[in-house]
Amino acid sequence: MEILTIATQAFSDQRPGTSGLRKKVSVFQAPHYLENFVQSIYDTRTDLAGGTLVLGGDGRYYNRQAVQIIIRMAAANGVARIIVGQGGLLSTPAASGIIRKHGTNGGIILSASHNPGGPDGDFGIKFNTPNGGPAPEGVTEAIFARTREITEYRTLASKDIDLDTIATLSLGNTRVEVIDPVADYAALMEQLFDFKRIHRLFDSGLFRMHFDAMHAITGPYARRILEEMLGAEPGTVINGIPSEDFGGGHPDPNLVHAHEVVALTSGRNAVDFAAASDGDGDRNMILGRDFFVTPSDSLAVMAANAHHIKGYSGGINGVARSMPTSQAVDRVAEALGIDCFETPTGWKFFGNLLDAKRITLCGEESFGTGSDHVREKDGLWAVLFWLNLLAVRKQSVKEIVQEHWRRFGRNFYTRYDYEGIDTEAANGLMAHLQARLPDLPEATLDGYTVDYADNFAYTDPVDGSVSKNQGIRIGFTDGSRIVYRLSGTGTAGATLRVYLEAFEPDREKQDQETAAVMQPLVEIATDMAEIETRTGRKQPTVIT
Ligand code: VG1
Ligand code: CO
Repeated sequence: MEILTIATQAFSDQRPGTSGLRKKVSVFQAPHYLENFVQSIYDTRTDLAGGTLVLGGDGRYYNRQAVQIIIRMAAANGVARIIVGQGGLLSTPAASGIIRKHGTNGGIILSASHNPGGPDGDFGIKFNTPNGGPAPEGVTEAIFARTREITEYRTLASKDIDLDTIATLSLGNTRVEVIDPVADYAALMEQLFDFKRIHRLFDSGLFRMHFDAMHAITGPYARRILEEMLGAEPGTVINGIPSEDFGGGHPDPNLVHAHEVVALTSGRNAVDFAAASDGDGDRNMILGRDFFVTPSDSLAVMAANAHHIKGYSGGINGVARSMPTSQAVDRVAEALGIDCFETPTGWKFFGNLLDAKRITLCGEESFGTGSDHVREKDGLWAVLFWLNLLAVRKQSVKEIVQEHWRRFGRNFYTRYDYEGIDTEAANGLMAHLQARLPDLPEATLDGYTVDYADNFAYTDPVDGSVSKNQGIRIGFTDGSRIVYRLSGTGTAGATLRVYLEAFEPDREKQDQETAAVMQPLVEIATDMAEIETRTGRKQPTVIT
């Protein structure tokens, strides 16, 4: 088959952010845009020639076309074998698992995660290394450097291949295996969790749940695992058919965007347990009856209860959380006598710690939890962890979390997002905060005394690499914190995230409403950053 060499011009804006390169669909559709980035991957990851590539995406608009382009270019660049999910689909955690299980040279995942999809929505692409994890900064910077100098790319003169039938095909000298996207993942989950016990919980008829796939990738995974393998009632999974624009919605599993499933957890007919996942299946939201588990608490509860779960019964090596995530898990680590690491935002920073077996569980406040079973956060895994725990402890979600607070104290937590603000205003606000840092330690703000104030920098304990400028953090002497950072996943303007945390050791005060407890810190945080005058926003776009 004829290999075509196409002349191209470099784009200047292909630097990957927190999780890959994300842009509007129309940007990716522009001539050569996707191709340049993909060729830069093949050029920098030279072992892909003659090697194996895993490929799949979350099914959003442009997924199908992009998969075909990437396959043709892989063949033209000498990739020997491509493993692609049927229909071009793979959830992010499933892709990570497949990259690891089949000893491949890495994978390309197409997703803009929780960002809306459709012709006017977002698209994204990222490369994962052979450990299954998102490429670390050294790799993304090398790919970016290549995108700045690229002058041509290679592709094949060939038609689209059939992605909808499970089969092994050949394209030139490349073998293309179209696989069931769910099978390997489901088998992995069965190793980690006690499926029989969870099945009995559903069989008892005393327990009901709903899972909201938000019209995104986890639909097929959740139906197979929850309804077919574990015996949950048909209909347990709602919005389970993936659509290219996520049913017009915003596939972000939080109290705002996943309100449909939240509503099913209250009232007379309330279910005992509910959950949701995001566009690419790596996030999770956990709910009990009339009860929301913050992602930070979820991680802490998992760490404290891991010994109840088959796959972790031998104990956990250590834990890690991203810097803005609440310090709830730190207290558990202390009690267990294990290490707790604080990393910058983004799953790529957990990879080395997991590979070196320094940690077993890790998580982020942004509805992400995971373990050493893959190298991505994993939405359904978290749901199964909770289901297994509920089956073992025979308590409600609320009882489990409240008991946790009584034992370890409660870290109240909230996040304010100001989306789509002017980029210059956002940069000015961060510079203003940076300038205030030296004067803050020991200052008293509305009765709170500042313990430390800095711009978070991280030195990877495994390879010594340093990542600077990862967010402004201000810690108070009572354990509460305010953190500011700018998002690295948006595609329009800037998004300011303000993360707030307050520690409450007093059992009598642990059941208060979060909003009331956080109000004083909200006021300090918004005043200190001059949010209203600098961004023109009185209120955040989303509070989680
Ligand atoms: C956000 C979250 C971060 C998460 C990232 C990717 O990044 O805050 O915790 O790792 O999204 O998640 P940012 O830079 O916008 O704050 V996903 O589900 O998009 O793969
Ligand atoms: Co995601």
